[in-house]
Amino acid sequence: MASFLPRGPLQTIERHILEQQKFHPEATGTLTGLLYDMALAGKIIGSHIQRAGLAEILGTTGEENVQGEEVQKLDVFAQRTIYRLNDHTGRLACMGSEEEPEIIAIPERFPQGKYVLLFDPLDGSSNIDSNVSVGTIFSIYRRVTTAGPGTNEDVLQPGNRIVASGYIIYGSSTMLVYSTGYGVHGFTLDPMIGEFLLSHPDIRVPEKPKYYSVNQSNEIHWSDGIQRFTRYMQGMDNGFKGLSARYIGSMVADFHRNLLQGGIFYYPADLRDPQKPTGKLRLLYECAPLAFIAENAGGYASNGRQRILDIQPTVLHQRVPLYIGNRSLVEKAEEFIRSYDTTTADQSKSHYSGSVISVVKTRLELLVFPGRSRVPAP
Ligand code: FDP
Repeated sequence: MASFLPRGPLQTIERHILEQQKFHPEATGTLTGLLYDMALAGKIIGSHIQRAGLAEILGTTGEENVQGEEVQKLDVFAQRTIYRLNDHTGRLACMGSEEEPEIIAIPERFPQGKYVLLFDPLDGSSNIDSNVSVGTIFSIYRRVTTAGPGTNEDVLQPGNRIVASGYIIYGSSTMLVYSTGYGVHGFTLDPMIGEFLLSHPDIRVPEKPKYYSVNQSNEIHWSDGIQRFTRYMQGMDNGFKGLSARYIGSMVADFHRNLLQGGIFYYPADLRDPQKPTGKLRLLYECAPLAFIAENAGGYASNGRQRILDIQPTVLHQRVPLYIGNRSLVEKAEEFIRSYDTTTADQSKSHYSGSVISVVKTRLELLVFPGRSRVPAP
């Protein structure tokens, strides 16, 4: 296998992180070390994923995680890798993982540090057995308590206090994308030399969006505003020709594609289960870290009514609806929700039956008046 080493100056992730440190005059190098260890976690997890078929490590453990989902063997491996790289360094006060019900304490025998690390060790893991791209998402906050072991207060911080966030995507190549608030930078792992090399400096969401990404099979469970916004995305509205649909069902992969190509990814509130009316995705482990990346690349993320980064979390595994990507599209979604959803995005049961009627009505209109504009813009 040939190394893809590009012409011109080479920049390793280590050098890049060190150079970013100059934007933070107060920096001690602790954050730099933490970020570098996340890159190392990405290499270890990525190499394990590549050998997954051979090593008989695909499939489930037979257990359920805190979300009631089946735990995949690779989820467990990724979780342990990140924990073991970070439990003893003296950089962290505690950690939080999508796979763990409570915050993860730093063992007493190790020093307690000033940062908090939150992560989703392997997002999109229901796709692992089909060889679809999956990813690791992480975010780093400063602790708010002053000493001793980290507490829930340290973890339950709004995304606008994120110090750094990023993701590693295990796809046709392994890439790490991160931001410390000074641009968004992407690195591709050269498997021949085992280094992440800068391949996508200063990523900006393209002004002209290409794709909308949503699991449209859930449409009858959405509120009127979201259904109408989706028809707008499909071009069933005067003045906007619509976008092409792309949905992998693996959030990191869907987000990454839209970050590079332009578009919107959304996972609205779903009224199928009245007990879980707030959407599927987790604020702390998925939405806030990617919102930080999106905004630093010129995009925007919202729950349909509020900026994701301004939401004050109340519980560790809080779920929120998510609209993320080009600012103009996310703001358009907010506009539809404001105009057509009179209560909150997570509506009452009575609205739910209204949603089904609305879908059927639109489908009938399509049959009777093909070609007619059906969605009045808000
Ligand atoms: P998964 O359940 O496979 O871990 O966060 C969960 C997530 O994947 C996201 O990565 C993905 O975007 C979404 O769920 C897919 O959900 P649907 O199957 O409901 O579309």
